[in-house]
Amino acid sequence: MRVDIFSLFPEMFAGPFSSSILKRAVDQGIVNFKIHNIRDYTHDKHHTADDSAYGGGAGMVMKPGPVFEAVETVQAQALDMKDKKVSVILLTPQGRKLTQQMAEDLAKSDWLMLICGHYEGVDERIRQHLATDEISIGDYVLTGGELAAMVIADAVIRLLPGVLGSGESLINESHTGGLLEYPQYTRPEVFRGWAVPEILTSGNHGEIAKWRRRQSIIRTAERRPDMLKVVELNNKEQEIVADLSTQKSNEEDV
Ligand code: 6GU
Repeated sequence: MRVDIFSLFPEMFAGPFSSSILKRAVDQGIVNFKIHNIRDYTHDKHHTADDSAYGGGAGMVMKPGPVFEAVETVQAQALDMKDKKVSVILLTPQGRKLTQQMAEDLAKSDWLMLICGHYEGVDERIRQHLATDEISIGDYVLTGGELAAMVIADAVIRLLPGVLGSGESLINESHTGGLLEYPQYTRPEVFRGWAVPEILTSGNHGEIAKWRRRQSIIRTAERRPDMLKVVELNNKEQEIVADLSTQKSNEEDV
């Protein structure tokens, strides 16, 4: 996958892509990153990338010219990407909120272009005529789209075939399959007097799988009841959820 990131603060990207799993993905040639400084596509002496808003008001707006020129220059140079599936994503708090499903869909792209919004906003024509999608990473405001671009790149790249090693499985993790992950334990068996649930040391893999599924359901019901509305549970599993809510209302009655 090719990933091009357009930013006014390219130096912010030095960390995440030079360590751990993302670095390995780059080293193995699974992903090809390029970070572009939008300011390089300005033509005035002061390299102006923003301007005041038409209609007045406080705050600056990112100019359309440098952003269009940056994206179009990179597109024109990428001869090998001519008929590839490209997503041009504007990072903005007004975008669709990122989900695991969206990350899985983006992982099918051949080419991601991520445009980091800044200042009070970006000229509307960037949304209308350049971006194919707008994404937010949650209901809070960041100083710019850079951290959001890193979050999206991380969530997408770890899904690409070959990026995760055998010890870093995509199976059974939170949000895949619509439930949160079950509790995990490692050695020692007793830590400061707190023992690992007995079932996990029993060696009975069938019972362990059942316990984990049940714990996933309980945990999701307690922490993210909204997620349970969309996940498919069998009758027995629905009973677990029902029992939990009776328990809860009994406790509230006490
Ligand atoms: Cl994509 N940008 C900014 N500035 N703030 C955000 C965001 C993006 N997603 C959540 N908050």
